[in-house]
Amino acid sequence: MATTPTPSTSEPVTFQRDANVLVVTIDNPPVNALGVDVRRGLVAAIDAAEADSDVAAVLIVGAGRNFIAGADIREFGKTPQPPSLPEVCGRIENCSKPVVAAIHGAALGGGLEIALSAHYRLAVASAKLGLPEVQLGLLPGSGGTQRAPRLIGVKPALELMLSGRHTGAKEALSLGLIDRLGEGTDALPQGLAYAKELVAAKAPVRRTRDAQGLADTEASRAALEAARADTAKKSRGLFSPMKIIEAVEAALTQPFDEGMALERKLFLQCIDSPQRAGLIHAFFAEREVLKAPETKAAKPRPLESAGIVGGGTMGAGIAVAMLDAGMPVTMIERDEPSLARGRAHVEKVYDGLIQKGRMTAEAKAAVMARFSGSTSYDALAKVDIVVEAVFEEMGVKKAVFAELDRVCKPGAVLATNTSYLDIDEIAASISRPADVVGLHFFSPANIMKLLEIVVPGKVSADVVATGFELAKKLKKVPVRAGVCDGFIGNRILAVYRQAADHMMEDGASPYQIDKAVRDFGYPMGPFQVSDLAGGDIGWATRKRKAATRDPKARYVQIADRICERGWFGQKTQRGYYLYPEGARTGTDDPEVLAIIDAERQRAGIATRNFTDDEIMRRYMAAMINEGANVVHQRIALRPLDVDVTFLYGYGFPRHRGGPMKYADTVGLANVLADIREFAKQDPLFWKPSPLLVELVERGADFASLNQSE
Ligand code: 3H9
Repeated sequence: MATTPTPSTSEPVTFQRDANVLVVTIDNPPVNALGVDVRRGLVAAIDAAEADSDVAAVLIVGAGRNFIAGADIREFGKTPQPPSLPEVCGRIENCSKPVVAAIHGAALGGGLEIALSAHYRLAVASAKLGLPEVQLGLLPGSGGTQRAPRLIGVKPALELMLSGRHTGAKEALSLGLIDRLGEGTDALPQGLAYAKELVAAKAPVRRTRDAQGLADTEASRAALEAARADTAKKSRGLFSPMKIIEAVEAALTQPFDEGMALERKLFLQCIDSPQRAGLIHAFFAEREVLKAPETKAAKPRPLESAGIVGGGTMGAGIAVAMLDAGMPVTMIERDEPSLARGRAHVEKVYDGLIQKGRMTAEAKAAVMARFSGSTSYDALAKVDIVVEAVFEEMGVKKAVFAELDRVCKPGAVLATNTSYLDIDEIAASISRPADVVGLHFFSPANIMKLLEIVVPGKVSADVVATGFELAKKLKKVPVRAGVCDGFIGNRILAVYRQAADHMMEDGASPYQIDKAVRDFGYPMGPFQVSDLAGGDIGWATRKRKAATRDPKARYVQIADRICERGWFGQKTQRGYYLYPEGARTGTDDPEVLAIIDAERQRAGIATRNFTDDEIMRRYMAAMINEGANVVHQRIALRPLDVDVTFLYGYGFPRHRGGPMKYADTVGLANVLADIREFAKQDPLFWKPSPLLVELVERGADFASLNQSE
């Protein structure tokens, strides 16, 4: 650059002159978040531009892969440090010399708000622009709710803010969010040329606060009301979406400065809400789970091709997930008819997409060209990874692994999709235990995001790292789990399901329990889930465990009575609910209530009423207590691993952050007090976890075990 460098006043923001353009570079790895030093640096840069008569325009760019990813999320909840981001944005907008933002990579949240405060905007193809604050329980709080509608109109602005989605550069141009598309990948030279062009043309300072996008007030009002009605329907219990609408309404009805003041007020309300804390916890937790010790210690093995053993629902779902990630997949089944069924399961998924108009027949053919099947294990000789998804029986699994041991190339990763069997035992049964790992997918495997990576004792670190790499390839969220019955998720599920069964026998109806759980924020209650998954699955597990069950432990037989009638849920048109003519939503069944009554009498239960609050306290206490056990026994590395498991595999409401985060929110001492109270009725079931007791004694919380938090 032919410049006279101006000394920078703040490290993460530097500025220097290129001819008469002051180039301001934000360099705050990893994502140029707008922490306090960046905010101060930006103000200093604008001050410098104003003070230097040789500066005719200002260009703002980001160093590294992004423009600016937004406010520094880690600062929320801490004492605010001046200048605030709205002040910084105001300072940029009020600059007396034209300010240009040249965008590449992320310009999200506060990052886009900085760009909106600039007077001209250019973006190159890599740009991702958006106002994703809603996903963190917030609203755009640096003028986004006031500037975006003025610039692009109420309807598109609301759509961006309520969905939180990212737009590409081309769409941003057509929306009017940017003025120009830059060529190539490098925003700096493009932005510089643009700034010089503007100076040469004596282009005026053009403030977004004065933009005329709200001219059609009637259409804007209609868009606002439509968004209000839609949001009331869709974002049940969420706090910030309605606040976004309120703030945008102010853009329509009030002068800019008053709109800004209301935005600030609403933003601070969002900051104070527990939903913000829960959603931001989820944001960091889902990044933290990627940092398992093995991913730091070892490099993944190659992952070009995959084998699947078993073409049932699970095997086919895993095959689809891998095909969707572009991998060639070889499926093994025991005979031709089973293989044909497996292939049909795979094709059914794509046919469904074709039916919905989301895939073409040609695209399906291209995907299926990567799929092959065989009844001979020899077809797996060259694959990099095999996932076994056969019947859940130790003998069957061992027989499969013996074959894999025989045919697979050295270094192939041998994975089992078992949900509860002892993977150490499977690994010990072959000559290469270091290659054996658990990859526990959730059904439907091509859709559900969670992947438990189950780490047996003898597995080598690079095999575990390969599991994480596979998750990345399949766009899944991996959680490291230790070996035990049920690993993290299903082990905890088994316990709170029992708590639900106990309450059902004690007097709450399954319909009341489901409703209480839905009102808490789950999409479905436990009895609806059972009907969806098929009651026969849980029944088989109960039978399997019958021999080893503690005879003193309480055992509720209601589910067995229902299964004995062949009522397995949706697939048999009745379970806990009735599903006449294949309905997807069930209706209450008086016959089920009669069965429950009969069981209560048989068991000699004096029934009682439960409030919804009592139901949730028991349900959550059971979940949290077993979650604490799972962390205590190192099955989960940290409480946050339990949280991510439940957010991505069990429908736990994201705005509550996960069960362990929720426990911190209500206070561990309160949870422990509840457990001790419940233990008076059933001390065997309600045994406080040693970790919970220890944390309460120390006055600590689960977050203190999440290291990086
Ligand atoms: C906001 O702006 C509010 C304003 O309206 C008003 C304020 C008054 N802060 O995702 P990655 C970290 S709200 C702090 O793995 P990628 C992240 O934790 C904000 N840290 O990379 C990770 O750390 P680590 C609105 C952040 O390339 C590292 O950066 N903005 C922030 O896959 C790499 O992240 C958003 O909601 C942040 N804002 O994806 C955007 N962002 O390495 C949030 C990231 O220690 N960010 N980190 O694990 C994203 O969507 C993605 O990070 C992004 C990059 C697409 C940018």
